[in-house]
Amino acid sequence: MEKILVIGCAGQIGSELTLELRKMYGDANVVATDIKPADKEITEGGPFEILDVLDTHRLFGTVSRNKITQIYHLAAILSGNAEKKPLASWHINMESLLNVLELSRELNLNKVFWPSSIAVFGPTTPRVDTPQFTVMEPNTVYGISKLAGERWLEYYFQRYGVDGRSLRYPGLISHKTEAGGGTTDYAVEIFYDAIKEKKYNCFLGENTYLPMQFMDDAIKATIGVMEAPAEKITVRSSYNVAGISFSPKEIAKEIQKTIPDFSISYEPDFRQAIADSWPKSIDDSVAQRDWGLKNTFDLKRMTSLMLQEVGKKFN
Ligand code: NAD
Ligand code: AKB
Repeated sequence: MEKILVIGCAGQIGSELTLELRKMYGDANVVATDIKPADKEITEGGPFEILDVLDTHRLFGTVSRNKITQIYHLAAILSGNAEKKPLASWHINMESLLNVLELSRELNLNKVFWPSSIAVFGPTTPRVDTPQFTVMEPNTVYGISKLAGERWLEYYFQRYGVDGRSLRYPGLISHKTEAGGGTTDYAVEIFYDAIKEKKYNCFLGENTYLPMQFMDDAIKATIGVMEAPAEKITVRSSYNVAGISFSPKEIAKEIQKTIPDFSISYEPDFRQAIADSWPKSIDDSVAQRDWGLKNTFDLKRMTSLMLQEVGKKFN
């Protein structure tokens, strides 16, 4: 029986992935951890510990004590916040991954999941249908840390046989937990403001296309890559994931179909330059071929579900 450790369980992804993993592996077999408290559903639904992933000693202790066999390492500082504190963010993003990889090697864990991002691409990357293998010259501290992380993941696989698996998530859209300081956060915030205020002031320009994905599809993809037989995993850095590409203007139009008096204004800030350095759309055919990646939510279906679920929070 696998015993799973989730690091960063209180975040946008962790708050949903932890519950899904508990459904699959049993509540007692998924140990949820974060540096901060998590929702009651997580802390009362199974084992939960406060853990700083940078505390190597405690991390080893938690893994050994709980006889952990797999780690999902989700703790990181996202693109927008990382630009405010570049060195501290580099430290957290890199040291945490190296801690997890080193521990996986020493304790011979079965598998590790660590997410990368579309942020690994930069201004010199082809921006439309960005291929799996292409020019990668990120110019954000977050992107640099994700690209370096991908290289470490592949290194630990080739050198020590650590079975690390990874996805280059696009911007993730969800209603359970708000987004954690990234450039794609507008596509979550817009639903809260649409419901509460019927207007939204967007920090990206109206025609800024970015790849996005609804959380349900991201969770399925995460479990898909982790459950795939090792011989199917031909990419040991990280797999492209396309999701759906749209602009602020297009999502606003989709929201107006349900809330006709919703209005959007645009006031691009420092995150515009980050968005402009990222792909507009992604080619994920390698992940489709290797382990059957699928995207099921389009803009229409995602918008309708987000309005319904965010609406429930305020009714
Ligand atoms: P988030 O910011 O919502 O959650 C991260 C969690 O990590 C938080 O709960 C935070 O408290 C925790 N954390 C931070 N420092 C920690 C530490 N030292 N020790 C333990 N926990 C710590 O982020 P998220 O959106 O859930 O993203 C999770 C992962 O997925 C990150 O690696 C991120 O780069 C990646 N990713 C996310 C997206 C997205 O759109 N959400 C897209 C691409 C990649
Ligand atoms: C961010 O905007 O930083 C994240 C990401 C795409 O990695 N959502």
